[in-house]
Amino acid sequence: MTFCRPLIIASSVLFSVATVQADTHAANQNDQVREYRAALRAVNPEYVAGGGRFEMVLDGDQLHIAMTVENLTPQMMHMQHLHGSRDGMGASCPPLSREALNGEPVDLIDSRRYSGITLIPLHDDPASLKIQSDSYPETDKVGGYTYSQKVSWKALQQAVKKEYGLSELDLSDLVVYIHGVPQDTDLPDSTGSLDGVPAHLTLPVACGELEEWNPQEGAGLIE
Ligand SMILES: [Cu+2]
Repeated sequence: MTFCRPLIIASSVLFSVATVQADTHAANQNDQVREYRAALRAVNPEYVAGGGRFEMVLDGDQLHIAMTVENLTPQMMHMQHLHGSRDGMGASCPPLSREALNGEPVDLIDSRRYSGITLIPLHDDPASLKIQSDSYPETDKVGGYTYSQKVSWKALQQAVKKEYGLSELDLSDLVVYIHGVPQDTDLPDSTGSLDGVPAHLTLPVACGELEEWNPQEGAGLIE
């Protein structure tokens, strides 16, 4: 029996999303199923104006992560992660206004001010917490991809506790980031990155703040 049922939802802004929903077999234990969603918006729209939808469903030990993005750089691997505060405080996406940053792009170092640190990589083995990987998703010819991954919640919690000392991982405190602009992007020399990693690979292009979504309230980010 499959727990996750991918759906395609066409939204008013002309993009679709691979989403996940609790199967009917979970109906009698609905209070245990938690769902989190985020709308991904461009961080540095002067370079890449991508966006998308992100969703996680937590049912028992299974965490199903799904996302759909578009308008990123075509045919390029994109690092993507859940970022958050190490001390368990909330995190947010950078402000859209460039004024706060003196007109400079929001680089990885700036992002820490608002969103904490890189916590969980969204590739083929998130619970490994390995940030360096070649298994991040790659965009298609028109700059889109879908990502879907199932993770053991227990394994992820244990890994996060061991690696970051975070004993209470609250998914609604996290933000989703996608990174990467074309190699030939003319970035200011001051653009920060990780040691030894070119700035065009780590420049944030999309961000979304996770919110717990309550179907009973009928108001989700995905409408
Ligand atoms: Cu990241």
